[in-house]
Amino acid sequence: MELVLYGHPESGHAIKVALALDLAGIPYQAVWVDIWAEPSSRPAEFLAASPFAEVPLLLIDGQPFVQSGAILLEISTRFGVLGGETAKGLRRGRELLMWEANRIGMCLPQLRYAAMTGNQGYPQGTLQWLRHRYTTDSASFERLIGDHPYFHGVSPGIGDCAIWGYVQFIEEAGVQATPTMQAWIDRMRTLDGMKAPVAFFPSGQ
Ligand SMILES: N[C@@H](CCC(=O)N[C@@H](CS)C(=O)NCC(=O)O)C(=O)O
Repeated sequence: MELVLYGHPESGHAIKVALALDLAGIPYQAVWVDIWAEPSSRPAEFLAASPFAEVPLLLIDGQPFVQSGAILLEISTRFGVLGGETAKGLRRGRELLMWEANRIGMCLPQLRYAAMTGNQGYPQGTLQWLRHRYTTDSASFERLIGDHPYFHGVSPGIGDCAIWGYVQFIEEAGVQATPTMQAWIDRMRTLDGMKAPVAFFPSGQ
């Protein structure tokens, strides 16, 4: 089976998938795509398979998979890993993925992008609204992880990979990690398979 993952080190969405493959020990070829360049300049095979010209795009034996959460579910169910080993683990993964996409994976990338661009293009009040959402999301983070080391319990699953996507960039988003969140970040960084963003998608590869 041949897996090819298109991504970029600035894309938390792409890193979610790269991390899942590395944690599960599934070999893949990483292909760097310039997400800041004009979309039409991206590789032809990428444009043909990614409907919005977005990363991540995962090709499994040439079959395209898009949308980070959907790709994580594909990996988890197809290979029986990261929660996909049991019905309960998969249900937990689905719930975490939906929460991440609607909540913490919405406000953090927006806050980070606003900080990167000097808040340009964000109407007045937007950042206040996003920070307010983050206050709620960080409290939900605490409730979801509870006393467990990972969101899936004693070992990480697709939910941890999804939440890692943008929580790893929390300082760039200009908000503070809670102590529980910081402990989880520190724990995640020690995992076999964890890498710095540029190591997941080395530029020009
Ligand atoms: N909902 C998508 C979001 C993907 C996304 O926003 N990708 C961004 C990078 S983080 C991208 O490829 N941007 C390039 C562009 O829009 O031209 C997912 O979860 O995969």
